[in-house]
Amino acid sequence: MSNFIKKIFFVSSFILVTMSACNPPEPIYVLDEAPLIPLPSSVVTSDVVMPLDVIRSVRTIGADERLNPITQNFISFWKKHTQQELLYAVDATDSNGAITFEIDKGFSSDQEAYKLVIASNEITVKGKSIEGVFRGLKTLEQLVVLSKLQGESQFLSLPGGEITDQPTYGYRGAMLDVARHFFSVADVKRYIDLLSIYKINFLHFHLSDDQGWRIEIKSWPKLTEIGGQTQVGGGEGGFYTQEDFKEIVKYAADRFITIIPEIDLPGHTNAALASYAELNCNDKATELYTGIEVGFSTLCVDKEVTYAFVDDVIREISEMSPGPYFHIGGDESHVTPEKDFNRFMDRTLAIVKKYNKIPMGWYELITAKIPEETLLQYWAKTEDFSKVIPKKSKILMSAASYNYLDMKYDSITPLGLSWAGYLPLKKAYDWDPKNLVPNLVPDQIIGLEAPLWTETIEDFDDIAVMAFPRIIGHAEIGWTNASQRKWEDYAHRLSFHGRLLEALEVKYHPATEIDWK
Ligand code: TNX
Repeated sequence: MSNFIKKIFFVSSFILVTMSACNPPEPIYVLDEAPLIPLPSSVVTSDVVMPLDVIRSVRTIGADERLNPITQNFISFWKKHTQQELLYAVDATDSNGAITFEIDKGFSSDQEAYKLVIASNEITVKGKSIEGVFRGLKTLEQLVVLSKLQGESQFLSLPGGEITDQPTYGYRGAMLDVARHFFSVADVKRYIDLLSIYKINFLHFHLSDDQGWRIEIKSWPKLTEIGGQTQVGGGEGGFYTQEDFKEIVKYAADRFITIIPEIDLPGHTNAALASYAELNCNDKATELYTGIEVGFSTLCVDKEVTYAFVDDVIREISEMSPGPYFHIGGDESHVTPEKDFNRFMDRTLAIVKKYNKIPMGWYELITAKIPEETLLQYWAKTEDFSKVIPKKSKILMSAASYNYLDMKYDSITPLGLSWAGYLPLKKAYDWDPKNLVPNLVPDQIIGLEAPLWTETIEDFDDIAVMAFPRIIGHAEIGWTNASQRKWEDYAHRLSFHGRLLEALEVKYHPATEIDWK
């Protein structure tokens, strides 16, 4: 059906509804023109309009223990945006006036696939799993918020139709460096909330570095008592207690985001070396470090105590991390000779296995004897692409010149670094993880991740202005099929998301590449 005919349908049905209701709803766009990000796989517009106030309840079909927190969060969302209190009618049989969350195991082979149907008097969100239902709810929430922010009227309505959707990549990640600067539990939760709007499903937590150790380890308490007490620039730093960490893991899980802990080894370890003299080859604790150099520290690979330390740290953190991966760093160990690095990694990889985690590391790990399931995170500059020797390992794309949120947007960006070049929005969006690095087999690539290193990032506003909107583009690369993605179309849809971010008081970068609405 042409857009023109669709619009006639749409407008005529709108007139019918308008005539029958005293408070006419005002539809803002037809469903297949909604500025959704990520762009769904398929959107079919129907000729109905659904006034939001027909919805009175949530009902669920299929059981899952995670339905409850998700439903409660959705009911709060609905209250906030429509002023209406939804009833949670678990076993109700009547779908009229309800939003139905339906788990249907036979629906799809993809955990995250969903179908969202908006009819004149009901909404259905169906998935193979609760995770799929959740991704569909995020699409529905964007429709509500985008309509509300653009509409003149206080009476909201949604355009009718069907969205069938599934992700391209199973790994769509963000990384936050809490070591160079520390960020509170509240800041991390706020970041998680924003990431979940755009269907990001992994948050990699860079928990230790030269400038700070940020996670309580009960068997090595000085790591945080000493190593957690400063940060870049000499500020007071901080750390997460194990209770804090568990709270973050749970908060993320309720939003279908898996936390991946990283302890960077054997380099980037000055905070640990300053906390425990015995981890140093010369038995002398180093000074705490608050600068931004890299590549000067290393654990002492010849000492047994080093492996007792690594074992305790990996064990305590793994026990609190339900996700499949444990990230052992491995980058920029410039003062660890390669044969020592490889020996250290052989033992460390065995420890990761002992605690039932899949090892993950920066791509420098490739020199060690890595098990086939190891996930290598590719971060180099474009000039270094040829240095990567493809093995069979799985690869996560975090190319500095495309993914690094700490790279400046342009020459006048106040925050950030520029060693991998400037990263404006179009460059961050307009590429394909499958053909960025020559010689990689496309099936090796499991997704992409946008790291935010925080040498220059001090508070939540700094995080926000560097991450948004670039990470929204990364989220779409991860979700939407490459053949459906076009920069001009994306830039148009993104232009509506400035208001969405403003409504959430997120300080985003108002790039001049976008004609913001
Ligand atoms: C390189 S990327 C690093 C980090 C820095 C970052 C700054 C990587 C694995 N290591 O230690 O923070 O550059 O952009």
